[in-house]
Amino acid sequence: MSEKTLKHKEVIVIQDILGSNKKIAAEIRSKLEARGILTVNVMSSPGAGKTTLLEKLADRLKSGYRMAVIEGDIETERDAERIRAKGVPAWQITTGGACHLEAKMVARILPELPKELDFLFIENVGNLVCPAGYELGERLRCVLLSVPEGEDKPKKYPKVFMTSDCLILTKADLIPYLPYDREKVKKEALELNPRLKVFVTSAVTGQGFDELVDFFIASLRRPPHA
Ligand SMILES: Nc1nc2c(ncn2[C@@H]2O[C@H](COP(=O)(O)OP(=O)(O)OP(=O)(O)O)[C@@H](O)[C@H]2O)c(=O)[nH]1
Ligand SMILES: [Mg+2]
Repeated sequence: MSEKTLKHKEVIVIQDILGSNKKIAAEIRSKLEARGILTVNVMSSPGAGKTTLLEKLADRLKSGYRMAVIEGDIETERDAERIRAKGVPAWQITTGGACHLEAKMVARILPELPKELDFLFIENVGNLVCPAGYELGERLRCVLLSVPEGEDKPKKYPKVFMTSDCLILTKADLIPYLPYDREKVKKEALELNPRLKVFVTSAVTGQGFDELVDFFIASLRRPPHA
């Protein structure tokens, strides 16, 4: 078989995988939306602070809202354990090597979710590239970028920034210690995607969490349950 034919077949296989993922994601989205659940796909490179952010959100949301978390990692149950320690139900998906979650993995967990739920956060596998191509049935996509990763990342890894609704610049407490131009990262991210809502947060000082929590609650379009 010629190299051209092989490449053509490869493209068709990739299109099939993405097409089938999109279909399952659409089914998940319609089920979760029908239940009034706000589903958020949380993406970033490894260690940018996704689980820490979810722990802090749990502290702030769990008294008035019902929240659950699906954790995606290549190996270990560690992140789900961290969320459960906050009193929030959490399911761990281990991909065994894949660098992103797929909708079919999320679909398997849906029957186990609590009947009454307001927020479902899905922490994707730590990776700034692969998760960008796979919808999971979310309404909101949030990408985290931490200060130590550097301000040049949006233009170098554009897809995840172009397909997200919000950009959360994490670890703002480290700005005084590193060469980092916060305005540059914001400007370059907004050049890629002008509709990005940008938050600057620190899990150490609590900076930015009031605004972030308000944003999620406003996106839920529903009052606290009790
Ligand atoms: N200084 C500082 N450190 C933070 C902040 N948020 C998280 N960290 C630290 O960053 C490290 C990684 O945080 P995690 O929340 O585990 O990151 P993650 O994105 O979930 O990592 P993976 O799941 O492995 O992709 C931990 O040591 C956190 O304590 C922050 O706002 N400021
Ligand atoms: Mg994590």
